[in-house]
Parts: sequence; C-alpha cells; structure tokens
Amino acid sequence: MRTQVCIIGGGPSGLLLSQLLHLKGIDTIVLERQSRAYVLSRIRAGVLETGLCNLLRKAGAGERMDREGFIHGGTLLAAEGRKFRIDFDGLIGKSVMVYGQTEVTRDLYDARDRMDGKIIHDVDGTTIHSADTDAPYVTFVKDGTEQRVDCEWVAGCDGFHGVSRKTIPDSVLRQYEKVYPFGWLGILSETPPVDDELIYANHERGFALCSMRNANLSRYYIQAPVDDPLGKWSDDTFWDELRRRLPAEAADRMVTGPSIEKSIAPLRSFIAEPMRWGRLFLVGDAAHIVPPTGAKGLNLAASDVHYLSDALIRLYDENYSAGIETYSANALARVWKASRFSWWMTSTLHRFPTQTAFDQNMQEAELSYLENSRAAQTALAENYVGLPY
Ligand code: FAS
Ligand code: PHB
Repeated sequence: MRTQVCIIGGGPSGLLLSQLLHLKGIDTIVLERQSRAYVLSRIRAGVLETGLCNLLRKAGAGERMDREGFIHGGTLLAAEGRKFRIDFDGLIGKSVMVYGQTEVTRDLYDARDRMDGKIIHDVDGTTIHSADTDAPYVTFVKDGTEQRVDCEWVAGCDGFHGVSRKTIPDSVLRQYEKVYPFGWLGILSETPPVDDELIYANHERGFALCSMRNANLSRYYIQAPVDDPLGKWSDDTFWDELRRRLPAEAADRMVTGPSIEKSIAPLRSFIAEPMRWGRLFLVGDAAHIVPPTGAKGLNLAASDVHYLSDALIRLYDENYSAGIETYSANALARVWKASRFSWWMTSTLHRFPTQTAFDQNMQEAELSYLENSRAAQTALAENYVGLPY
C-alpha cells in the first residue's frame, strides 16, 4: 500500500488529522490497534475548548455536537463548604462545550465513513521504518499477514503507550515527567447532573469533580489511591464519599444511581521533545499527558492536529515547508503552557499525602485569592477555555 500520510492511531487526534487532510485532497491511511467498538467504549474527556469545536466543524463532524452539546459560560469551585463561580463569559467573553470524547470520536468515525476514509482496525506489531529518511514506511500485521505502507510522512497519533515516541532514538528524545501520588476514581451514572455547571471541589478528604454528558448522564470523579482495587468501591461507598466532599446544598440535592462505568485513572504530567524526528511527527497523547484537572488532554491533541494539518496542507498546496519545520516548537509552546495550568489546578485542588500545614495554608490562600480577585479569576478563565492556537 502507498499513501501520502500514514497515521498511527484511530483515536480523536488520528481521526481528526485524517479528516482535515482528506478534505484538502491529501491521502491518508489510519492504522488502529483496537476494534472500532473498543475505541468507542472508552469514557474519557468531557470539556471541549472553542478551538477543538471549530476544528470539528471544519472537519464536517460538528453538527451533532452543536445540537446536543452544552455550552458552559463558567464553572464552580468549592472549598470549605463554600461554592463560587468563575464566570468565563463575563470575564473574557468565551465559553466551553460539554460533550463527551466518546461522542467526538463517534462523530469523527462517521465523518471518515462518509468520505470512505481508509482505517484499518485490529492491527498488530505496528513498526515505523526509515523515519529519518525521505522514504519512510510502516509495517504491521493484520489477520496474521504482515503488510507494508509506503508513505511520505508518518503521524504518531497512537497515545501514551503507542510505538511512535519509542521510535525516536534516546539520543534525540528528551522526556519530562511528574507522577502524582493519587488517581481519579470516575463513574458514569444515568442520573441528572447535580448542578448546571461543573463543580471542582477541594476538600480535606480529597478532590472531587461533578461533571456531566447530558441532562440524564452524569460523570463524577473523586481523588483516590491509584492502586485501590475497584472492588473496594461499591456504588454506595462512592456516592457517600463524593457527598462528603461537596458543599451540603449540593450533596443534599444529588441524585444517585447505579454506575454504568467505573474506573481509576493515574495522574501524570508528561512531555516528550521534540515532537518531530525526520518524517515522523508526534501528536496528542503520544507526545504529552496532562492530569485531567484542567480538561486539557483532548484539547491539546486538537491544537497539535491544527498545527500539523495546516503545515502539511501548505506543504502540499504551496510547497511551503516552514510549518513542518516549526511544528514541534509551535505545538510544544502551547503544550507547556497547558501543562502548567493543569499542574496548577491539580496542585490547588488535591490533597497531597505529604503536604505540610504550610502547604495547606498555601492552598487555602490560593483559593481565597481566586474567590476574591477578578485578575485571578480571569487568569483561570483564559487558561480553562483554551489559550489561542
Ligand atoms: P488516544 O490514546 O485517545 O488514541 C490513541 C489511539 O492509538 C488508541 O485508539 C489506541 O488504541 C491506538 N494505538 C495505540 N498504540 C497503537 C499501535 N501500536 N498501533 C496502532 N494503534 C495504536 N482528557 C481530558 O481532557 N479530560 C479527561 O477527563 C480525560 N480522562 C482520561 C481518562 C483516561 C483513562 C485516559 C487514558 C485519558 C483521559 N484523558 C482526558 C486524556 C484523553 O482524553 C486524551 O488526551 C485523548 O484521548 C488524546 O487523544 P489521542 O492523542 O488521539 O490518543
Ligand atoms: C469529564 O467530564 O470527564 C471531565 C470534565 C472536566 C475535567 C475532567 C474531566 O477537568
């Protein structure tokens, strides 16, 4: 097989990149390790920045999001039993869209199908060859047969555990990591959300987040030991612990019900540099991971796709190569800023096992400053809705 851009990974970044390139006449093949059903079974992000929403509309995959998504003009923070609002609209005139990553991915698959996009599922042994030459190629095994894709560029959209980042030589790759001493225990329940907007809660028992997918589908998280067995957390145990961490009026109002999904995710900050090696580009989680506290993971994958799709389109249309040359620097400039914000939100809202009384007072001072300062709230708002591309 031959294509112009071989894309490894059929998650949101691989699908969005493939769709944007195809719309400009650039041929791609997407190689995905899992089945489509498995990819669509994942429950992940829930908050979309304007930049991602606009890319989905540009890709012809934004219509259901605009119909079914929820526009949120602010978010709620809770601490010591109090709740206060960060008014995105009033402070900076912007908002976010609440619409699950699962639905984003489903809409992108549907858009690829409408264009007969080439996506090969259930591939094994994906290997990138000669990425540092002008003739890269990718091999993989499908139904026991090894196959080969000759291409001009390779986009590694294969997430944190993929092969793309590992293809870059250790002598070239620089990796930065911070692992947080806790995880997020999340559940999905067919219950009405506890509030009209998200609630991020700092509590002495630990962090909690109340989110949603629609008027009868709620997404909740509590900070928990990352090695806790899921069996330790019955639904009732989860609901009781969540209620303890919320202001009384929210806890009293909460409608509980059986979980339809329950999982514990580790939290880490991770960045790999550079995001290009020869004709291989790293995109999304293949290059960076942020703790989900700032709702940036999926949105950073989108800005990477923005930079790379623009660069490849201008290269093929105008033989303009500056976008390719500056892709890594441009993407990383935004990634580091979003990583800082995600680290700051995580540090401000979670309880750390080793934190001292001084650390606790710093958290309380930070939250009090946020509650009472327009400047502090504006800084949070502009980072949360998404810094410019
Ligand atoms: P993805 O990991 O989504 O997709 C990579 C794809 O590549 C996968 O489909 C995988 O099967 C495939 N792949 C891997 N190796 C391959 C190989 N060798 N060959 C072929 N295919 C291969 N972000 C938020 O903003 N908010 C959240 O609440 C949130 N929660 C999360 C919870 C969990 C458990 C995880 C893991 C992530 C969460 N994230 C969250 C981050 C998440 O949304 C990512 O940022 C987003 O999925 C990034 O998209 P991709 O870069 O496409 O990577
Ligand atoms: C979610 O709805 O899954 C969600 C929302 C906001 C976050 C993280 C996760 O910061």
